[in-house]
Amino acid sequence: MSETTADTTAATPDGRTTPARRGAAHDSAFLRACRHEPVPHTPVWFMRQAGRSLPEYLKVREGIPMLESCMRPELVKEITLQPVRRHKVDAAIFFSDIVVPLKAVGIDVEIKPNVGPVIADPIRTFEDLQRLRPLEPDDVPYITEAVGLLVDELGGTPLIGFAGAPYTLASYLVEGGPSKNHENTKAMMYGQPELWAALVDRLADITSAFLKVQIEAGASAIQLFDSWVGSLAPDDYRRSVMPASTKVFDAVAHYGVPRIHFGVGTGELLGLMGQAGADIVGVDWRVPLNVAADRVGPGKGLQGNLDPAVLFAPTKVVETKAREVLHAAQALGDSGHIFNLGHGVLPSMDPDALSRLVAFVHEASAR
Ligand code: 1CP
Repeated sequence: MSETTADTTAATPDGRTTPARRGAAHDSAFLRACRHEPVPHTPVWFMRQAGRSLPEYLKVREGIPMLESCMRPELVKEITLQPVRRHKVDAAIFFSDIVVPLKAVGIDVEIKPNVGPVIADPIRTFEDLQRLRPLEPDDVPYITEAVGLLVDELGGTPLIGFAGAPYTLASYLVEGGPSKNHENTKAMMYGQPELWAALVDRLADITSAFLKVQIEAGASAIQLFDSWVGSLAPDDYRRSVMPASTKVFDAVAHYGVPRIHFGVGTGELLGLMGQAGADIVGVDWRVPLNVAADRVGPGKGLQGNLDPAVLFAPTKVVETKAREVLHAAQALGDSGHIFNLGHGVLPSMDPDALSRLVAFVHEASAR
């Protein structure tokens, strides 16, 4: 990463102003770790920390459809803050969903309870692609407003903005919903390479625009979720997906905010994901962090990687496994590790087990 302090200055190339208030989080353990600077303890946050594992979340979401809740700034603020208050995590993740920007450009998408995103008319032809227009900041005023409210409230705790990566978004758009095998997506990728390239390129632009809105409103870091990219072989990733992901990282590079790149089942892709352009690579639980450090290459931070299922074991076991993660991360040196789970918090997880884990990581890693 170039100059993270640059984020406190005024104007961006397109003339918008970047809020100086982001500077309040500048010395947080999370941002220091992102910059490989000395940290008081290893910072920790959890993917999907806001959501169904928390009774207070279920309460405020009652009767409000998922995507509608993402468009209500006061509600987004409350849901984003809930895990910060409860668990004392080192960063907040903005409450939204990877399909929000698709909805904002007019795609008919709904998040069905216990299913996930469902697209009414999947994108399968060049003609369908015309429905995927560019995203303008004016399409998502509720995002700008919610990020602003949060940054004011969070003070020294950094806010992580996020978006879905082109491959993972393409999978939902082409399949029409959650998919195990991504067969229609891969059929397009292998069989209609020009259509595929045009699709992921449009998605890269939408994702870049969505991330820029969050950064310009004050987000301190961003994470690109490529949850399903582990379904690809390295050559196919390099040829058909990496250019679009790199386009996203390049589009936000000038802001100087740390960029995290995460996927599941990416053991064979970690080297390429490191080259795609992020400052920090998220690792699932299948690859120990010392091995991941070799694969990702020098100069990159790592995020991860406790198996989420470990949280269902007794506290002593959770602590032993968490200590193993911290130990493996020593391959990075004194800084550059952000503790997380290898994937998201599960809805049935005991929130108290997560709070205990945060306290344990802070204590066990205190410098
Ligand atoms: O009603 C509900 O509560 C629905 C559950 C839910 C929630 C809480 C969905 C539906 N999305 C979200 C919020 C969400 N989604 C966040 C919030 C912030 C946080 O992490 O605390 C984030 C970061 C996401 C990102 C997201 N959405 C990803 C990438 C992360 C991952 O888990 O891999 C993906 C793949 C989605 C799609 C999605 N949205 C919702 C579900 C259940 C799914 C996955 C469906 C599938 O299996 O394909």
